[in-house]
Amino acid sequence: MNELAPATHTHTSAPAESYLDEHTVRSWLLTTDHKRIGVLYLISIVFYFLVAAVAVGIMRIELLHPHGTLLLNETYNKLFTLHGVLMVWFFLIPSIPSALGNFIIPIMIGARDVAFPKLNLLSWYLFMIGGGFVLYSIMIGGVDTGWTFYTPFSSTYSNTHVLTMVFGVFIAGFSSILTGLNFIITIHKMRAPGMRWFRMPLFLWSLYSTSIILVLATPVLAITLLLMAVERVWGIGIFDPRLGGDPILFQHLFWFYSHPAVYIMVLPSMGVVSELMAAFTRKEVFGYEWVAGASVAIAVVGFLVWGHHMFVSSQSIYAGMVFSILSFIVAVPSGIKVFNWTATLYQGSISFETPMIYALGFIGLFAIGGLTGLFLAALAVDVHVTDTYFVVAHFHYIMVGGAVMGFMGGLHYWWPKITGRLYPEAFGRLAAIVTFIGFNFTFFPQFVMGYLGMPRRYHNYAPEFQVYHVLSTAGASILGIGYLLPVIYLLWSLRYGKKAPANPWHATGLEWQTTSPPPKHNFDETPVVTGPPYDYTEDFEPKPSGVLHA
Ligand code: HEM
Ligand SMILES: [Cu+2]
Repeated sequence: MNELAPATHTHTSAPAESYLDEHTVRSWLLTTDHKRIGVLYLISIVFYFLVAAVAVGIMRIELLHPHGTLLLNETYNKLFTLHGVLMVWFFLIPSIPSALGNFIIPIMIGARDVAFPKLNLLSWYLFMIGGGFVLYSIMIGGVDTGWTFYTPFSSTYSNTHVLTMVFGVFIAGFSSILTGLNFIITIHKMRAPGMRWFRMPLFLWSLYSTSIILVLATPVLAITLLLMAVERVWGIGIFDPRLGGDPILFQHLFWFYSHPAVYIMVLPSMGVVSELMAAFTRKEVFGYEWVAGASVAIAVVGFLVWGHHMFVSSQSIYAGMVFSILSFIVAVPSGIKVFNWTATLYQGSISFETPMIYALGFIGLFAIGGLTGLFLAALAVDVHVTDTYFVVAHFHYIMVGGAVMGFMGGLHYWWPKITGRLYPEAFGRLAAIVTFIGFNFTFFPQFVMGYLGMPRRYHNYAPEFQVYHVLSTAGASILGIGYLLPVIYLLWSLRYGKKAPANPWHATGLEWQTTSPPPKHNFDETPVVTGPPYDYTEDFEPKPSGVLHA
């Protein structure tokens, strides 16, 4: 290779310039390449994650002692608000769809880009502007309402910077909506010849379902936040009973968005897990059509259960009963998925690479999160544990144990494709296992203390809960190490990692048919799909041409 002529490619395996080849800042900030936009999102969400993690780290230190004096009451409230807002809207919701999805979807369907590349870039800018407002609201003093912004406290009584933060979330919402629209149209219109609906990899089904929720639910959040701002600015009574409004109306609107939103957070992870189950058992996902259909079913039925967040809000007992039953029904499609993944493992030739360890961790933790969701959906049990740490544990098992494990699995799986480098496998496995242990250490004690009556969002508490809080804080330190390790070795691999082959996992899927990292236009020739998505039957080697199955 001629070292003096860096612009010429001497190796024949790279058919075109890689999407990473241009290095100017301008080329990144004005890019319309879905892959670069995916990378921009990846960097941004990791940044927000780290800020949110520092906030919760300080909280966990405060909670080591029943009468902790590290923080003022108001500071504690501001920290959990910041933590929730950043984790939900600026990390979890965009994590898999906007970062990994942006990168993978077009390649997985054999397209050159998403349907609207400029709109895609606009989504990222809106996301960053929204995040800017949230961070600005912290710098000028913070917000103390909690991420749920319950009225009338948020609309009337809180004298913190509610409007600034809510405006940030409002703007980020538009980013979600545009991304959802872009994905729906991309998946409808731009699939490679031969990729029929039931030949789509399950990751695409899950992101398609997620996009439906993004488009249909997010506007409701935008309107809700707008109404709250109207009340706060002009004192028009919408939610505050003193002004003739109805505070429960806010809860209905908020949860009509936010329950579906929890599926925005977990459906993409389920999609990742389906990919990983196939690749690391060398088998077709058991009951492929059922898993695909379950994604859509979750997206649809998820809109009907919001009232389970309001069992103690004084809604009628009959409404409560209906929401309780519907919540049990929405658990069925999730159950189908867990069952089918497990069945996929049966007689598979399983290999425990890092992504697979994360995927197995997902299944275990998601199962605990989902089953405790059923406890909460049972009206009478919920009355006992509402607003306790039991709820905190439940949603962290789903959102951190489930969604984040899926994200980490997907990140490792596609890392060679995204960066062209392999990460160190031994460190990867270590981090996955440390994360799993740290996670359970952190959140399992919270089920117990919640059941015993420890309320959420309190920083002073009765001494009998201390032992659980100390366990939880110790676990959080282990979990922190579990998350920090990948940050270090993934960055390390960018420079020192081995060069990745096109298909390091010998997996099916069109994304593995192009080079790592992919050329600007993904494929030189449009690939043609002639078979089902997970065909590991004959031989495990990748096919040489851009054809999924010969
Ligand atoms: C699949 C992904 C799921 C996610 C991401 C999720 C997430 C959440 C979150 C964030 C909360 C707390 C809201 C707050 O701040 O007050 C919550 C509470 C709740 N979840 Fe889930 N959940 C999921 C599944 C389920 C399922 C399947 C059920 C029932 C079958 C369920 C039932 C409940 C109930 C009843 C509450 C309210 C408890 C209370 O406030 O007393 N969840 N969930
Ligand atoms: Cu819910």
